[in-house]
Amino acid sequence: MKYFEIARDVQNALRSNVPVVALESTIISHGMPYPQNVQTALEVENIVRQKGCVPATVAVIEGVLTVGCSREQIELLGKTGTAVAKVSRRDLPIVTALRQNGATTVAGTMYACKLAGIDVFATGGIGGAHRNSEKTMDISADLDELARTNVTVVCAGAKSILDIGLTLECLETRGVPVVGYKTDDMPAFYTQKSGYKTDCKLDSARDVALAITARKQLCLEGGMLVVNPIPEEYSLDRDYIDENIDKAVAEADRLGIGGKQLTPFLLDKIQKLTEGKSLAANIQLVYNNVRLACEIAAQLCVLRKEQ
Ligand code: PSU
Ligand code: MN
Repeated sequence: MKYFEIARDVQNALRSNVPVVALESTIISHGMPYPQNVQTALEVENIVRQKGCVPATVAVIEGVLTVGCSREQIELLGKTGTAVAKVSRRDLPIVTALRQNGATTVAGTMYACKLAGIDVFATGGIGGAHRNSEKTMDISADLDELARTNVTVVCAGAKSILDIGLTLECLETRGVPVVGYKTDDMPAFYTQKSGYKTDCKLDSARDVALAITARKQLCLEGGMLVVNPIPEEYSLDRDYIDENIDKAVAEADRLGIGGKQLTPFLLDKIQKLTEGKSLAANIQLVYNNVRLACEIAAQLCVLRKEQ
């Protein structure tokens, strides 16, 4: 029985030291509405190709953990939306065994990257420690995956649906470097700053690639989180977005929503409350992260040639 597959173009790129950038699929099925989700996912792949890299969107397709989904597969995930399984590490054996379709989270996608040998992965936001997680223990498996799987994840920081301070503490405990790209202020997804500090600031894709290489050579298990602020022109007003996030969190509390439904519920609620403003920002920050991920992946290929 086949449970894992790497698309031919991705295989060829990996073999010939052409940069590959992995992309997750929960953002398509659970993170954005149709049809913007499909349009964004396809545009992301275009951007990666324009940058001279090969995109590898990851998902479970009829039970096969697939690295490098086709256009049709991306459309299927986007149209099916939240009816498709949200697949984190723990869900992988079940969804593959039952030959189901599933959209991989950051954790699920990182694991697939490890199997495929992909170093860099771009997304919008990662999961983290939710507000009140000191009581509920609702801390995303993304953080533990970052602790154990050597893949670099480029994101726009953590949203304030999460407790950003606690999320950073969890990452520190787990030994995960949080690298601010040209910033030492942890970005808060829709805004460039959160007021919390990153561990360090690196100012070029080459420096990030050097840190990834050093981490590997020192046999430090686990990944790295590169946080890339949303471009100023697309960022939202902090009070405006915080107000709407608070409303969404209160609604989730009132309805008793928890577990794997919580993050998709909050994202959907915020998109509705902001009448698409948050979605527009979300799309732009993903493009921005994808461009940076391509530059880092390209620098890693250069370093590999130099060795
Ligand atoms: N944050 C976003 N958009 C997303 C997600 C998080 O802004 O689409 C998705 C990612 O796939 C992430 C997952 O890995 O939610 C985290 O879910 P949870 O909090 O249940 O671990
Ligand atoms: Mn959770």
